[in-house]
Amino acid sequence: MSKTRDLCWLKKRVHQPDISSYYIKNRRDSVVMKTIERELSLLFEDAEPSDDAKSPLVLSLTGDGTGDGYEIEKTEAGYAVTASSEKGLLYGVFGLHRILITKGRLPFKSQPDQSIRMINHWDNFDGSIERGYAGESIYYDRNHFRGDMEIVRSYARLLASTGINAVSVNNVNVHKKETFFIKSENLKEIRKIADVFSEYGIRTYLSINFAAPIVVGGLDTADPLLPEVAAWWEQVTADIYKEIPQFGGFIVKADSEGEPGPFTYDRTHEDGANMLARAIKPFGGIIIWRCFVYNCGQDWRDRSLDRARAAYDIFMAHDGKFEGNVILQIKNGPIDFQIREPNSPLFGALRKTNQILEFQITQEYTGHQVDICYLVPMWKETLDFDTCYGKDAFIKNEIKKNSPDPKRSGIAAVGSAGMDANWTGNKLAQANLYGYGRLVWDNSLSSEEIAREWVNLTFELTEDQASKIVDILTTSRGVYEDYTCPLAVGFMCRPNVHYGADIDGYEYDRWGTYHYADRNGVGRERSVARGTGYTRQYSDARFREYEDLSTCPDELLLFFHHVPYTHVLRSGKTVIQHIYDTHFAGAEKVEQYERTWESLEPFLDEESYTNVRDRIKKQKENAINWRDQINTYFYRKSGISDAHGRKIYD
Ligand code: GCV
Repeated sequence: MSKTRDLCWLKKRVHQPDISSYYIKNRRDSVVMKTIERELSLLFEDAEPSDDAKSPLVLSLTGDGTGDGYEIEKTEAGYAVTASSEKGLLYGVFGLHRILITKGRLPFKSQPDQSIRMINHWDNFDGSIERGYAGESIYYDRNHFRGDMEIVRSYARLLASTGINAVSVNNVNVHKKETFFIKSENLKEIRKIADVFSEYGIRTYLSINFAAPIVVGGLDTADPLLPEVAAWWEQVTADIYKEIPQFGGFIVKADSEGEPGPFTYDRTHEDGANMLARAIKPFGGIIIWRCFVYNCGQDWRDRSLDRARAAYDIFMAHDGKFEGNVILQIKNGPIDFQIREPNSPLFGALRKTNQILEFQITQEYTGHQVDICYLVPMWKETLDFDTCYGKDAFIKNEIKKNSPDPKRSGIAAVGSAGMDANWTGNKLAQANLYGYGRLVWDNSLSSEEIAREWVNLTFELTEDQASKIVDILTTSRGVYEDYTCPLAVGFMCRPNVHYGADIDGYEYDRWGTYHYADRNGVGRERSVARGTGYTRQYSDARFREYEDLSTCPDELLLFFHHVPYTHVLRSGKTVIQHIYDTHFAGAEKVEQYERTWESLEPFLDEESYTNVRDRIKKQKENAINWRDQINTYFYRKSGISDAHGRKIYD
């Protein structure tokens, strides 16, 4: 039996006596149509189906059945929702619910900005979730399929209501047990999940293990250029599509962090991806191939190696050579989902390859859904980043423009949901799940608009009270950055856990994530003139900006350069003073969050209030600990005191 689960941003029903009935024009029988009718009864109190074309709510299916966009108008009798496909109409129903609850403007017309709007789950068959902070997997439990389709359905509706249209349901690190998912005996279980997602217009994908022909296929090789390997994959895909005709395709993490890949056979990623693409092509499937490929066995003594360079160095040479149903999936930054990184230089550089931008909703490096960290501002910065500086080559457009088939481009993110009754652990982390879907659908929404929508859909507050939560959310990314990541020095966190401070935790290890702090200065030198030459992977304009100390943005300075503690930033502060100031400010701001949240107690339901209050208390301890460790560490290294004489432990 499932626990009562939070209905999140769909919890409020529209009480509008004038929407007493609805009529569907050009109704067709389909799974999604049934969902539309179900949603109308769930979201709109009193709305009954009717045969009267003059009903207060008229939903019209026009056109050819393709396209996800919709239009909503106020009519004399009530409201009209129009779309060319059932999926569009479903999005329109959710849109009308949102607009009526949040008192948004009408008429309203919307087309998604990105074609693929995906969530990747890192769920394991044993029920654990790699980097999950909200309980166990909703799909699996102790090496069984959990089989609770009501939970999957509740989740599917949350996702569809924000515009998500694709999910992959198992970890990209595919262990032996999940490698078996593609075998016939498991396909019925995968099909049940896929069928529920289909009700909400969402396609299901599986992560696969590149060595599956060996692990589950009885072959002694997975060499992508051998005909028997290709034939094995052809059979596997044929079996999958026989059972699950609406299957989306495979996602592949290869030659990365211990996962097998084509390098084992001296083959390229082009060889590997194209072999799989040819196998799945007859069924209309796609291969999403991740660019998160790097050497995780580096020698910290060797300063010539630079993990940031890896994706570009490996994939640029293959631009234009992938099959039409291959999509490269590229993390937003060149390293790994830090709170501050530059954007990957592959955006804008890859010009002839389908591409998906990858974000992370689960808060691996950004507070584990204990610390509040609303990530939409960070995602927006990436989408709005101009890869050529001043040439309108924004990442949000480049990913479509540079994909030979723009329908095979889009955005994916690592999911954050688990069995916790509120889905995300910290109630405020729901705003990231909601915000991700909304932003990926409409890239022009502001972080604040999205936060306000979420707050208004979720709580019953006055505008002033709501603004206090919106303010916490919209400032929280900057605050988390302030106490954990000065000037883009990432990875000063506890190894593997990725929560809490451990400044040298990764410094003498194999992962290629070093801050190089010494008695004189700090930062990684990645310039062409003095360092690893990573800066040259960007367009000329961005290269010049990052290469030159005087133009490199402050917030990225230590990612690109090693500078003395006394180096004066463009802000006018020295690096060491910036470190002290931001760490004191970050911890103070969390104390303010606590006071603000406590002031809202009378206006919030007890569960939400306590859930967030308990987490803010932990966040405060965390922030104070980060502040003291970082300040002490850099004080001991530099010997330079805080200009304001604040307490720094020595
Ligand atoms: C699923 C980081 C995480 C890993 C994750 C990996 C990836 O390294 O720490 O847990 O593996 O990214 O994106 O594949």
